Amino acid sequence: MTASSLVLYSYWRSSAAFRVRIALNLKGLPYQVHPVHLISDGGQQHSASYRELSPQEQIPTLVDGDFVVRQSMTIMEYLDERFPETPLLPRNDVRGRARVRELMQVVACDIHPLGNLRVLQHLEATYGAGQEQKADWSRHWIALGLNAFEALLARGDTGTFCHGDTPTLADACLIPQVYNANRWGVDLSGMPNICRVAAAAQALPAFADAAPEAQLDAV
Ligand SMILES: N[C@@H](CCC(=O)N[C@@H](CS)C(=O)NCC(=O)O)C(=O)O
Repeated sequence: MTASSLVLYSYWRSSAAFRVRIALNLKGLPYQVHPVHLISDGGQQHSASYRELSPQEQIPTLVDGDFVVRQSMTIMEYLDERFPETPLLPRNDVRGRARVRELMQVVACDIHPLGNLRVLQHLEATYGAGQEQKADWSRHWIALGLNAFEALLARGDTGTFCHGDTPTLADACLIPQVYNANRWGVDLSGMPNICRVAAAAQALPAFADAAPEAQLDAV
């Protein structure tokens, strides 16, 4: 098996793409980035050519040779199964995997979708929400979700990272959400476990190199 043909359709500030970049880096897999600008040209994710790849018109999409896979959670689990070295889900530990997936889904299913670009655009276009209202909306849902995440980290097998002392896909989901929280000005001071895990993760090149500002398409 070779990773040489991996292509990631990505946008520097997309937190779903950020998750996948972290997973690729943690696994040491080389990949090419194909940038898709979510704002320019009315959103390049809506172009006919990109819609062919991703009928949901969302980032990220991973192309692995002749195989196309969408949805960041699916992409990360696909990579973890296809390239088993450096596992990002606990091996031989069914309860550990359940806990990591639970943490992943708090972010990916319950926090992130509410702050997605198309949701904020709809709030503005349909309900006249202004910048401050959209910011309040985002802060509300991020704070609610991360407070629950913090409570989950306060119990269970939290270590240096969300689960144990090596990074897992839970960290790949958390760190982009922390980036978004900081972007919107969410107060994280009451979330010591999240802050501690985020500091440990951000010190690793796999996370730092995946960060929005480190991307070639960052503006
Ligand atoms: N559930 C999807 C969500 C993907 C998603 O929300 N992508 C955002 C960027 S973070 C996007 O492409 N938004 C484009 C838009 O809203 O028009 C996943 O995990 O991959």
